[in-house]
Amino acid sequence: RGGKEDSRGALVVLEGLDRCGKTTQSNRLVANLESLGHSAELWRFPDRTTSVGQMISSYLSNKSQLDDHTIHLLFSANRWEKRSLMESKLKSGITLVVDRYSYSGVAFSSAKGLDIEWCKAPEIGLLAPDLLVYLDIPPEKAAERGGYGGERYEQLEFQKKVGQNYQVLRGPTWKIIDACSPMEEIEEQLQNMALDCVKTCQEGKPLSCLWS
Ligand code: FDM
Repeated sequence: RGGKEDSRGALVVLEGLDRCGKTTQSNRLVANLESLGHSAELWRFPDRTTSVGQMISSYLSNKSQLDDHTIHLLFSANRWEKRSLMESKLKSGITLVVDRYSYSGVAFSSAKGLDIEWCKAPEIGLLAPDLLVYLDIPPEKAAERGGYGGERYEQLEFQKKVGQNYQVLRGPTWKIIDACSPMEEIEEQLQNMALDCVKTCQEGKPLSCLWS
């Protein structure tokens, strides 16, 4: 192991509450990795471009109503429809920086009262991140940042529950960054974590699946 044939890109996932800065930081990370000569792509879930993604988008903007279980499974299906592309990109050496993943799926749906194990089940077998970074922000601070755009989940009380569920999910491999730090500091911490991870994946760390 560790030969050139095992070299691959890294799966880097950013998670956190709405307004924690995930999107800004994912963009910067991709730009920074590319400027250091790594090939990297920015992905996000939900991926609103697919037909499943359009159903999700319409639900999030309150243009349609769906049963809580149904929308949960659609979010999961939206990841499953991208799984094989994700795997082939990683194997071709591209690092994927993903803005939200299965952890959002579980934390948000279980905030509505769905059983957490039930929520985790459809995610089994999706690719596990090589690096999972949680941008930690108190829900009150996130709400102060303003710009809750009025989508379905963008309310303080709901975000508090989501935050508690992220805590339940949090495992020893999670990397936590204080999302209240200056943007440049967050950017640098994230870049250092990602570079370490890219290196171990280049050296042939095998891909693994959720929930590991
Ligand atoms: N969300 C996101 C879920 O409820 N489940 C999921 O599986 C994912 C990926 O969708 F409120 C929620 C989280 C957020 C909303 O996300 C849309 P973006 O990052 O604002 O597009």
